[in-house]
Amino acid sequence: MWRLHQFTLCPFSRAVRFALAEKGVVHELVDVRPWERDETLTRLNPAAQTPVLENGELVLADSQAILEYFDETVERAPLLGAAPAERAETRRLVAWFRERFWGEVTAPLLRERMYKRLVLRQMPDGPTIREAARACETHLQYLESLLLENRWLAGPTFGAADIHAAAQISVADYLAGVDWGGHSQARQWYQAIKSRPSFRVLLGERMEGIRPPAHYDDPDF
Ligand SMILES: N[C@@H](CCC(=O)N[C@@H](CS)C(=O)NCC(=O)O)C(=O)O
Repeated sequence: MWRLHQFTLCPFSRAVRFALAEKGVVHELVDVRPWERDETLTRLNPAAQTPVLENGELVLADSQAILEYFDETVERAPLLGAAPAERAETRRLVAWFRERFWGEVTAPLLRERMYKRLVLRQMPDGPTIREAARACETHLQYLESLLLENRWLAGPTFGAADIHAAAQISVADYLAGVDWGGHSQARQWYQAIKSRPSFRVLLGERMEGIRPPAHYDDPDF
């Protein structure tokens, strides 16, 4: 049985869980907090980061490496696109959300609204949160422009770009960092994501001590 080492508000873990559910891969969850320098996590992944997926001797780390492993080994629900050009566009957008959205939006929000609250017992820094909200606004505008061209982010079919984007955005949304006003295309895309059973499971979970805004798990927000 696959065991996924993860935590509820880790966007990379969410991306893996979303992909595993789309592919129908049965797994169990092991909750870890990487900031506690958990010994098992460090042994499994020298980067000491979630997510890590293990099954006996086989250990997989890094969300996109895990996702691609299952795209190569499980035929159901292909996630990278059919043609080389679509796969290239998928990988470009996967990197965009894992690096840029994470660095500019999700990571600062997690630090200010989760880590400071649960671990450091400090107040969040207002200017940092406002900067993350501004960056999120720019990313939503970019999403809108992509969705004018295509039904899904990287082309006509749902795939890895949608998975990573939704994983990052859902954590930012949980932490009240997303203003959906004026973004009807992005909102429609996210409504379609929210209605997928594979994603609804994630929206049902809560991080102890932090409550999301009321619209967070509402499919018709
Ligand atoms: N590139 C990695 C990034 C994973 C990552 O940054 N995970 C965060 C939690 S969301 C973490 O474990 N941070 C602890 C650390 O970097 O020390 C992936 O895609 O899986």
